[in-house]
This record gives sequence, C-alpha cells and structure tokens, in this order.
Amino acid sequence: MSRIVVVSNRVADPRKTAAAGGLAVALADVLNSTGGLWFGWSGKVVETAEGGKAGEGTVHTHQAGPVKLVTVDLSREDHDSFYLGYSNGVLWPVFHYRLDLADFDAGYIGGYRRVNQLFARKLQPLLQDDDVIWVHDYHLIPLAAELRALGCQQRIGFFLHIPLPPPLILAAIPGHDWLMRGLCAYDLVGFQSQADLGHFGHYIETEAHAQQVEAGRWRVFGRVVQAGAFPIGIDVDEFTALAEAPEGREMFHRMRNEYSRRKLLVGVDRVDYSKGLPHRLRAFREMLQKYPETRKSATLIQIASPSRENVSAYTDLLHEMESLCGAINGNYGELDWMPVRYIHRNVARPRLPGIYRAARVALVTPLRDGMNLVAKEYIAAQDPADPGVLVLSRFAGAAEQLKEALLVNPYDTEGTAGAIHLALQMPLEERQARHRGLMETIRRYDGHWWCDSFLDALGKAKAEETGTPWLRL
Ligand code: GDG
Repeated sequence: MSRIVVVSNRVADPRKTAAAGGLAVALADVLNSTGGLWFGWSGKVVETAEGGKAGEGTVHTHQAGPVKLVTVDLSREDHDSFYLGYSNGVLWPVFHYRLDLADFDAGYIGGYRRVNQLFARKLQPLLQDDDVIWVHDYHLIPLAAELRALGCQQRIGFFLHIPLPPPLILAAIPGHDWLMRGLCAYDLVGFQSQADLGHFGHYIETEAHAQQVEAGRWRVFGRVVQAGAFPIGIDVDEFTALAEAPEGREMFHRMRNEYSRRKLLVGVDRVDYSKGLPHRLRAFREMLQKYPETRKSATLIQIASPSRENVSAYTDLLHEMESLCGAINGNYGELDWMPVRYIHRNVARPRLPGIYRAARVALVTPLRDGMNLVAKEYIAAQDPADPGVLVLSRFAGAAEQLKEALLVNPYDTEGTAGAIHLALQMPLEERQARHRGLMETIRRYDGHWWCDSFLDALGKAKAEETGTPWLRL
C-alpha cells in the first residue's frame, strides 16, 4: 500500500488521539498503518521582524511512532491574511451562506496563496513518487495546483469539511473562479453531503462549462475531475468505550445526581455563528413560555467551547449569548432552578460522553454545518435501553443521514420549541426505535468507513490531465 500523506492546517499527534477527537482517530489509523506523513502549520506565529520575510517558515520534524509529523511556522503577516483574513474572514462565512459576515479585503487572497505556496515548497521535497496525498479543508484549496506547478505527479485528493454553497453564493467571492479552478486540480474532491456535491456540479457546469463524463466525473479546465459525497463519521467503538471508562461513568453519575429532579438538555458547540446558538436559546425560551409545565423540570446545559476569539464576528456572538442566557435565567429562573447553564470553556473530552448520556435531549441546531460530529457522538454515548432524543437542524450535513432524529428548522423559533417539547415527552419505545435506526447508520458510516471509502475512490480515480496551467490570478 502507498504511503499516505495527510495535509491539514493543524496537525495532531496520532498517539494522543483521545484528546484530539474523531477525525484524528480515523486519520491516525491509516497514517499508522502506512507509516505516513502528516504535514501542516505548527500553530506558531513568528513576528515578521524576528522571522524575516512573509512566506518563509521554519520547518519542524517529529517522529510520532511510525508517523512523521512535519510542521511549518507562519509569519505574523501570513497568519493574519491566510488564517484570520481569507480562511476565516472570507471562506468560512461564505461557505456557511453568511455573505453579510464576509470581509472581502483584496489583500487577504495574496496571503492565502502565499501560504499555500509555502506549504507546497516545504512539502514537495519530502514526497516519494508513489505517495497518495490527502489534503483537508478550506484553508488549502489551491495546494494541489501549487504542488502540480512544482512538478508533483502524485495522486492528490481533497476533502472539504464545511459545506459548499450554491453557485450564486460562491460567485460573490472575488476570485471564485481561481479558487474553483484550484479545486479542480485535485484527482478527487470529497464533500460531506449530496447537497454539497450537487452545488459543486452545478457551479462547474454553469460557471466553467464543465461537461459531465459520467456520474461524479466532469471534464473541466482541460482535465477530468472526480467528486463524491463521503459523509464523515466518528469512531463509534472508541466513543462508546469512552462512555464506559471511569471518567465517563463518573461524569454521568455526577450529572444524574445533580439534576435528579430535572430533564437535562445538552448543547456542545464551538462558539461559532454557524452553530445557531442564539436561535437555539430563543427556541428554548419559547418552549418555557409556551409550555409552562417545562419550567423547573428542564435544564439546558450549553457547553460553548472558545474558538477564534480574535475574529470580530465571534466577539459579537459571545456578547449576544451572555445577554440571552442572563435574560432567560433572570426572567424564568427560580431560587432552586436555573433554566440555562452556560459554560464558556473547553470540557475535557473523556467527560463528554457522560454528559451526553445524562441528557434526555441533545440540541444540535446549526444554521449550516458541513456534517456535525456532536450529533453522532450524542447517539453513540446513549444507553440503548433508555436513550435520549436528538433534535437536529435540517441544515446540518448530518440531517441527510440521521433520518430518525427530530429534524427542525432553527430559524423557526416556534417550530423548534415544539420539537424540543416533543423530544422531552417522547415515550421510551419511540426513543428506543429511533435510537436503533440512528445507531445503525453511525456504525455503518463510521470514521473508518469514511477514510477507507475516500482513499479507495482516490486510488481508483483516473487522472486525465491535458496540461492546462492551473493558476492564473
Ligand atoms: C468541522 C465542520 C464537520 C466541542 N466542544 C468541545 C469539544 N468539542 C468537539 C466535539 C466534536 C468537535 O469538537 C466538533 O465537531 P463538529 O463536527 O460538531 O464541528 P466543527 O468543529 O465545526 O467541525 C463540521 C467537522 O469539521 C468534521 O468534518 O462535522 O461540520 O464545521 O468532536 O465533541 N471537545 C472537547 N471539549 C469541548 O468543550 N473535548
């Protein structure tokens, strides 16, 4: 089997996957078994005066068991324009349908391209002829084109963890044609859902006159590109084991004792505007208002782990969350009952399954989400004899797969409030039947299935290139 080279913005030590989570577990397996290489940013920002020119980064190499980790530092200038500016100030909002939050500062794209060129320059000398390269996520869309420009002939696949919006939204990005041309330089492009794959096909057909050769294959920009939907999954066994481990069990019992007189609802999200946190709180408030019997009997624990706090849209969101939680607790709380527990901290991963298992209902209600792994983790952590209910946004990629969840439109406050109420009341038999169906799906399409099916398709992708230069800014 060929060596697998994974490239992503951040790199995790495959020996410490319990801390890093599902994606790292799935990737660690293939990396370990092929003695692979994982390449990305070191997480270190070097002040330009100290580190010299933008676009020059020191490379660090670590051997983590059979896997080689290679990371590169970024200068302040590159980090700010590549990471904060273009990746998280343009691509993240637009790909989540939030044109209103995008900052189309023309300067950012230069930094984005420079860092992709830096990655290509530093990675290329480390590559072997029969390596298979798997690039991850929106930070690195032009990487294949940059590697090709340096003469790399290896098979290169790309997986987009976030949604791809419809063509008219994509077309709002200045330079979208360059970006999408870069995406088509891969041999295989993977999306989370059929909806995203549909948007890709629609974009290249309408904007780039692509011709479909067969299902999932198009002739475009002088070559053939293949694309497919590979919904990401979790390692169900790893997560169930975590729920049964001492820390998971201890957490479960603590929560059950602490909230013995209430039904718990849980939300676990990075603080991000795509997650629909204020909408969720408003729906919960609406439920308390509309169904007074739920007052004193339902408590929502919202874990909101800090994320990208140096991007301004996130600061506004934090203020909105604090004021909504304060208002709900102030207006509805009693001396012996607080409706919302808002925890703006990162909770240690081994504790999460216990919290999920103690919760009768999980609220996973993003406004848009590539997949949403919390939905799958919640299902995996349940006791099949007495499982909780998943309330899931129809706008999460996971909704294409998790049909037995209660699907909601998070923009519809009343409708979501009604679904949360229904979830709290759901009889045991129905909860068990829904949970069985959900469990079957997350087991069949777990993290290993995701990795294997993507790499299998990449191995079979027929690269037909006719030599068109990829990048013209
Ligand atoms: C992107 C896409 C796609 C959250 N809070 C804590 C914590 N978490 C963990 C969860 C889960 C992960 O973070 C979040 O994954 P999601 O999938 O829900 O969301 P994103 O971070 O936005 O991920 C998404 C994903 O990539 C994979 O392709 O599904 O659509 O946006 O594992 O458990 N973990 C710990 N403490 C916390 O407080 N330990």
